Amino acid sequence: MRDANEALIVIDVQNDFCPGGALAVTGGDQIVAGINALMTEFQAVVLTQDWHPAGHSSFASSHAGQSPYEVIDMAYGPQVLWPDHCVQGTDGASFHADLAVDHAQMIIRKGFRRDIDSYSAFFENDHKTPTGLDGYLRTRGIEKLTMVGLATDFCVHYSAIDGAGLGFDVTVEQSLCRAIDLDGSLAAAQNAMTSSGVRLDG
Ligand code: VGL
Ligand code: ZN
Repeated sequence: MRDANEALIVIDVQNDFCPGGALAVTGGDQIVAGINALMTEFQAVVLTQDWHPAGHSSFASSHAGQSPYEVIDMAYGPQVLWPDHCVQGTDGASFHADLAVDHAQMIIRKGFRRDIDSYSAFFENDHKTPTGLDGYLRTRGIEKLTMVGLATDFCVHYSAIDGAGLGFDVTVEQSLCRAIDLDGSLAAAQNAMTSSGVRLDG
């Protein structure tokens, strides 16, 4: 069993990020069994859930003339436009059916404001608006985080960097992550995580 100051953060293991989903990540479903096994080692387990209202501003369909995977400038900076995904209350937003959700004590939802996306489990994409996860972890005495889930180069990447920036000791277990990999985004994310002091395992 891991020490009481360690938490496992399971990022966005949701149907829409698995094969057959709206924003399917190749092999997204292959990590579920390994994540379930790893959960049993941790006393503190947090799940994140991408949770967008219909018509969210990160959806290409919300911008006339734009297509998925194009990048636009939003008030808070550049934003990749995505296919509609993880719409609140839909099956696509639900956790993968085999994920052992009962092991988690906390589910943090993100991306629920129409006008701003949130890749990171800690801050929305303005890098300022907190989700509340920092306070939750600190008040539980957590200092070390292991992150797994989807997608390595977006939500895992930004969560890991923000966690390190907030002073947590962060390890990303890459064998239990899968990437979208748009135009080299996986390699860029790995470099950014390493430079921010995140440990890459697996
Ligand atoms: C994610 C793109 C859009 C992720 C979420 O979980 O990595 N990526 N929304
Ligand atoms: Zn999203």
